Amino acid sequence: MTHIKVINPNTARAMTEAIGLCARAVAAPSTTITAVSPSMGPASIESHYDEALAVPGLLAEIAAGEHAGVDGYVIACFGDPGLPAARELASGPVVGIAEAAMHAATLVGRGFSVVTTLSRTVGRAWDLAHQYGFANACRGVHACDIPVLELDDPASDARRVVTELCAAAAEADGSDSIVLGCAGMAAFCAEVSREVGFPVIDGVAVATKLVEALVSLGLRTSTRGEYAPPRPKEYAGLLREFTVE
Ligand code: 2AL
Repeated sequence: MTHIKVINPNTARAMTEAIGLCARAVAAPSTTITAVSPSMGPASIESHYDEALAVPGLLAEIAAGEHAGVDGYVIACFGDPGLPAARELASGPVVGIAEAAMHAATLVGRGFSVVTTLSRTVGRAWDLAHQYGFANACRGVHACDIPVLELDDPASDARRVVTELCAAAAEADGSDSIVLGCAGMAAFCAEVSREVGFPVIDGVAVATKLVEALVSLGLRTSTRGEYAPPRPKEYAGLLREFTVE
């Protein structure tokens, strides 16, 4: 029995429910998925400010997961907020949905494009492609200009807009696949992929399967260097509860 905690680092409960369904749809029958959002943090993550302030709540969820004996974690936001810090706290593997999706894209084709939410998130997606070593494979990042919390609003027509943008981005960039740049798009990944007729990759599904695979292989984050547990240290003020004993 493997227990994977899928953390949506924003506090939008409906989105967390949808993310949990997507993770459960791909998980093995012997895997338990717990999908959570932190008790503190932004309602959605679409700026550097949002991302920075999502991290304490996310780390509190990792700490709680460690007490509960969780085997591995998915960070279900495309900026992969707090990923290295989460690796320092968790005894099992931690995988972010952007790194998972970009890895998968390079396994099913040579070049991929990212379809993200607001245009202000385009730079962050490029930063991650560079950071993960996929800048050559990433051929373009395109914004649909729909805010995260409007993706599941029928009035936004998000499915159609995202589908059309996936087709146009692949055509413009000469890409083999599309990486969806938001966990809020996970629910319509299969439908979009069917419509465009080439791989459209949802990082929630891929990260869930990667964590499952790493756990079953007995592979966990190495603690021999950079990802060793943080050193004992006092944290002051609002962050006092994050003091490392
Ligand atoms: C995201 C995401 O995956 N979750 C969230 O709140 N914001 N990504 C994005 N590009 O806006």
